[in-house]
Amino acid sequence: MQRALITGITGQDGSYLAEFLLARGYEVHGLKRRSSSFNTDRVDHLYADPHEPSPRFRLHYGDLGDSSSLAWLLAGLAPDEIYNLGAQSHVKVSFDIPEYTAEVVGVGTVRLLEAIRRTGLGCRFYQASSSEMFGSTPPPQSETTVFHPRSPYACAKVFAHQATVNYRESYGLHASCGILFNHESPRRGETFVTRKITRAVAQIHLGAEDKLYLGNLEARRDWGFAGDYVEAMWKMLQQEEPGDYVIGTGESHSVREFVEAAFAHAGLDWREHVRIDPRYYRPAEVDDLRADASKARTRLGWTPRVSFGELVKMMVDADIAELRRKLKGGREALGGPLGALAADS
Ligand code: NAP
Ligand code: G4F
Repeated sequence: MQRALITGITGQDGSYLAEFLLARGYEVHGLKRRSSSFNTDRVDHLYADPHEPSPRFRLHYGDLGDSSSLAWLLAGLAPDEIYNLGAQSHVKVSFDIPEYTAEVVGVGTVRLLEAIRRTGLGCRFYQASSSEMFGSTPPPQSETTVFHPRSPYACAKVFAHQATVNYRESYGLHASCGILFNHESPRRGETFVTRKITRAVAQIHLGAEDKLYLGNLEARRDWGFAGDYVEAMWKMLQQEEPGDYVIGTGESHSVREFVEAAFAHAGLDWREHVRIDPRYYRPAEVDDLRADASKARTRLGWTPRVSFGELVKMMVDADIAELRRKLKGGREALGGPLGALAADS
């Protein structure tokens, strides 16, 4: 049985990847950081009683900021594959906490690579690189496009990406980087723009809210479905030779287009509800991301399945269904003044 370790297993991608690997017969281990409240919502349905003789899903406390916990975990588990998805992944927040972002995203990756090297594990390694690394370089962006990062998050991702390439070249590690463009789902964090929009649409549609405040509506992103993208991560590690791959749909849409589509799907006119609040602007913006994923198509045989329109509808429908459930259970279940809409991101 193949054994995988996933950092960031409690996040959006970690949860889809864990499901994907379990369905392929893997034993899946995840790094979970300590939190004062439960942070395992996205993987609770995968929970296996640790008292069972050989549970195929296990979580372990650890942190990308803590080298010894990483080394100890690697030595004890000896995984065949490691997927490094853990990160402070919010671009806007990285301007507020740049040092911490660099510590977890950048140095955290080196901690993991160094633990692999020093324990002498012959495992395969996946690094979650990001299209944010291209920053202001115009589209389409491919594996050979120059990086021009525009945020502390993107700078840290460039460092982690180059460190992964360097460990591959220096020590012969089977280490691959997936340069993933934005990918979303009903499990997307509530303060990323797509989910912020679809949650607001649900609240407005059900009469629980009237306004949505956003920043730059003109930024363009190549949005795909997270469930499709975790398959590409796995495919990279099944290749005989490691390498770097751009993963995206090849189509870009503006935030405004996402807003229009989401409101229209719920029968609403977005102009009546959306307002601009400059506090959501970023000190430096990434204007236009669109993937040239031809290498992944040719070498991995990977193509996305869910279209932009289907993604928008999937997310709006899921948020309406979730809010309906919560409203049925009482407004207090919403957790204060409509949760993430009040958040600063
Ligand atoms: P996410 O939902 O924000 O999940 C991030 C995960 O990292 C969570 O499990 C989080 O734990 C964990 N984490 C945060 N700080 C940590 C630390 N100090 N030590 C260990 N774990 C820590 O992100 P995602 O959307 O799934 O993205 C997965 C990865 O792909 C990230 O590295 C992200 O930067 C990268 N990426 C994402 C996209 C995208 O569009 N989604 C595109 C390109 C690259 P908690 O649950 O406790 O917070
Ligand atoms: O949804 P976002 O916050 O995602 P962003 O910055 O593109 O980063 C995401 O994708 C990256 C891959 O390219 C990942 F590496 C990263 O971890 C993360 O998953 O913002 C998308 C766009 C931006 O241009 C932003 O300025 O939406 C614009 N936007 C407009 N109003 C807003 C808002 N973004 C947020 N979060 N909140 C707003 O109110």
